[in-house]
Parts: sequence; structure tokens; C-alpha cells
Amino acid sequence: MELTAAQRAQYERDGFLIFPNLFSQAEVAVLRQEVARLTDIRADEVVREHTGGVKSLFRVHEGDGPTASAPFRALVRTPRLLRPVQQVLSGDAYVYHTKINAKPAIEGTPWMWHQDYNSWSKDGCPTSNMATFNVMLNDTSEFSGGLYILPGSHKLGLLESVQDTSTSYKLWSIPKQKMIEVLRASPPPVPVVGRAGTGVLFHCNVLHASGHNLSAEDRWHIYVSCNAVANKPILGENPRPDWVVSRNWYPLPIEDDGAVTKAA
Ligand SMILES: O=C(O)CCC(=O)C(=O)O
Repeated sequence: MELTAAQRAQYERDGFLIFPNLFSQAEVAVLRQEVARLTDIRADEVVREHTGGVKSLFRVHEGDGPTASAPFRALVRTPRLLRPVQQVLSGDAYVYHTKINAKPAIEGTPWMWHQDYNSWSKDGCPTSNMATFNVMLNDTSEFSGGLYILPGSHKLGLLESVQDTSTSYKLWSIPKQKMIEVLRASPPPVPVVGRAGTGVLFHCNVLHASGHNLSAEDRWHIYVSCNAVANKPILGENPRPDWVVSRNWYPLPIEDDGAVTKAA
């Protein structure tokens, strides 16, 4: 899938693009079946809440390791996902990490306002030539804890962040007073909602957050975070593990667009 000049201009301006119904319901069904299988695995790549429920499943895109998954490996190589990533990163890309985030019905908690490059700059990635492709694995509404994106906020550059420990994960997020200032000076946040299979591509400096899941259904999203091959991290002394900062920085090849269902 090739982005048009108008879509590229929109990405430059807003920092994100939404692709409604990018993946079919048949593809989503295969991916959801994989999520069900992966949640039973006990490994570092499966991050759990203190209650034991899954918070995030990492590294589902490689062919090896405890969370290897043929359908998710196929997903990241589809031209629908990878070609737009290559276009916005202006060349060869690799997967920095994959992460499937859960938000359980009624209980799923918010992610505070943040920029992904807050963490990735600390990993040693020299520039912000990085982006994430989010694919909804079930229908998502504001009510079920979907993402909010602040249009154009990638142009603010990297803002100061603090490690938020108020939730059950550690996240470099924007301090409250600064975020209030930014929100008051910005256009309204865009709720990213849609049917399962909808995709969202966003710049790593775009401010985003998500709310509580008050709905009756668990919310599952995959985040395929990508880096330009030329921007691989200069790792420090104690780098984060490979399942969150991939050392596989070879250019990811575009493969068969129909491979997700074939991998079932
Ligand atoms: O899963 C979510 O609702 C938000 C996740 C997110 O913002 C992130 O991983 O950067």
C-alpha cells in the first residue's frame, strides 16, 4: 500500500494517519486467536499486572523466542503496514518492538500523555525518525479505552518527561502542569476509534494517551514500533532487553499481503 502525496502531507502536518478497516475481520480473527494462545505463556516477554492478568505481550513478530507467532510475524511484513512505515521513515525500517496491550473490561486503566521518543531517546536512538503502527484487534470506542492523539504535537519536539509510577507500569510521561499548558494551546485531541482491523500510524514525538476501559469487552491493540535502519540505537551500559529494544536491525522485507490468514 503506497501513501499518496496528500496522505504524506497530512502525516507531516498532524503526525498521524488513520486507516479504517485496513485488515479484514478474517485476519483479525486469526490474530485474536493468537492473542488467546500467547496469554498463557510465562516468560519475560509477557508482562503481567499484580493481579496476574496480562498487561502487554512483547516480541510477537520474530520467528523465534517464547512469544513467536507466525500470524503476527506475517502482519508486520505486509505491504499494508510496512510500506507506509518505510515511506514516513524515508527508507529501510526494522521493528524496534512489538507490543500487544490489553485493557480488561471495566478495569483497564489509562496510559498518561506521553511521547514514545521519551523512552527511545534514552535507549540511545539518535533521532526521532521512528513511528508506530497500531492495529485494533477489536472494535474500539472512547468508552473502551481507545487512544487519543494530539494533532501536530510532534512539532513541539521532545518535551521533558517524568517517570509515572502511579499506574502498574513505568512510563515516561509529560508532567501534569506542562500537559495542561500544551492542551490549552492545541487543537482538541482526536479520539482514535474504529472497527477491529483499523490501523493508525503515528510519529514517535506525537503526544498520545488512552483512557479507562469502562466497556464490557476486553480491549486488545498491537503496537508495531519501527525504527529507520540508519537510526539504530547506540546502546549504553545497561540496555533494555532485546524484546523491548530489538537488536535485529536488518531491513525488514515486505512479504505476502495475504500471509496473515495463511499462517493460521
Ligand atoms: O495501549 C494503550 O492504550 C496505549 C499504549 C501506548 O500509548 C504506548 O504503548 O505508547
